[in-house]
Amino acid sequence: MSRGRERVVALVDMDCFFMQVEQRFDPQLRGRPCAVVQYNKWQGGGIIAVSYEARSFGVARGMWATEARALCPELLLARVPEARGKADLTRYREASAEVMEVLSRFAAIERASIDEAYLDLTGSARERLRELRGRPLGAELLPTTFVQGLPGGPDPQHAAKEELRQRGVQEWLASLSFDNPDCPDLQLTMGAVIVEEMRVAVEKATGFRCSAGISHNKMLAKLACGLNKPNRQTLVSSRSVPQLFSQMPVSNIRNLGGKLGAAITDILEVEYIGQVTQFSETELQTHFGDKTGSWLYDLCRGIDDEPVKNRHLPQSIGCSKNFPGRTALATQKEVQHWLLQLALELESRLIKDRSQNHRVAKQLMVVIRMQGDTRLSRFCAVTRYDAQKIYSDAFALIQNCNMAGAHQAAW
Ligand code: DCP
Ligand code: CA
Ligand code: CA
Repeated sequence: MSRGRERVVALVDMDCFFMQVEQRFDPQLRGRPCAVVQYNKWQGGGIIAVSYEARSFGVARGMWATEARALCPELLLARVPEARGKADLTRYREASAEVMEVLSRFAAIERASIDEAYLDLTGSARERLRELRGRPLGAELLPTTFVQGLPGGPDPQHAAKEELRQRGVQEWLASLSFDNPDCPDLQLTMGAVIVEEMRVAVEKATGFRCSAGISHNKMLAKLACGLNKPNRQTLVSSRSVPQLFSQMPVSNIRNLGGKLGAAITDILEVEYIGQVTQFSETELQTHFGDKTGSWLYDLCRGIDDEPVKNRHLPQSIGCSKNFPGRTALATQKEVQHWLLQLALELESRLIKDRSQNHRVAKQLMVVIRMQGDTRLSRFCAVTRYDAQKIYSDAFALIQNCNMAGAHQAAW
């Protein structure tokens, strides 16, 4: 088997997640253009999740509610609950845990964020293929699967998306030889069948819909997942990679959305990830260092060896609040007030986590963002789950960051 095609990896990502949570809470929002906003004092609140019905009007995350209403007058809004003067995400975290619970029935999961998880389905796919004993798989087992790159040939002008999807699946299945259970493409196909079942189970148990990507590694699975959202899944085979990568912006690739991606496009003067294949491994190492260079050499060929970890829980418990523009905190009293509010939230979530997950936090990290977007972080040990103690430790850590001087009333 050629390198990089040994595994079957899936990424499941919930569609407009916070929005679906609100739609389950208030069924009147279902099937309507709607959005979730945080706070409402300024411009009706900032939008953090958008239903697909509203997206077709151009409504997007990051807009103010007033801007969105201008694009879509019938837009309905749901508000993030608040506690202690800040957004309270408990409702979404609990919904996330419901989803992760269902996914865990199928394989070990790596929780990647509040609404997505990776699964290594290699073992399950192999087992199911053994049970199949060479019988072919039918298209009815892949009712929401797109096969990336198929159907081949020029796009017919008036074909509906669903019709193209079906033709793609048919072409794909016709190309497989079912007598070789070690065939990577066959294993991916069985992975896709399992993911179809998983997504049905998630919707049945939680009412939430999701999309998924099925491929040989985490990078390709993540990319695949976004190709046919919402409520659909996409299989990316290794043979579809060159075509897919030839027009895929570098920044769309997992881990290349930030500074590294920008450095790649600048230094190599490329736009698409596929263009990086023109460079030798040594050239890439010269520009980006030995480790990153080699990693990139593989990555632009669709190869990524990062294992799917077995991690069900978030690694850290964090809470934060932004004070943009003129709301920036200006006195020591204000800083103390909000630190205490954050500490209170932390205390309650830590206590809940300890009893639910039988673990204790070791380290407290305090991050502050100052004017000009400068960030600064400090650490200390967590000794007790006590808001007053967390608050005073946190304040001690950042006290000397006060531009007005550590003992000034001003901040
Ligand atoms: N979220 C947020 N602020 C951000 C990004 C995300 O509050 N800057 C929250 C709201 C989202 C949820 O996290 O509903 C999941 O984020 P996604 O990026 O996966 O986006 P959605 O699930 O909303 O939409 P999509 O269907 O495109 O995945
Ligand atoms: Ca999502
Ligand atoms: Ca996500």
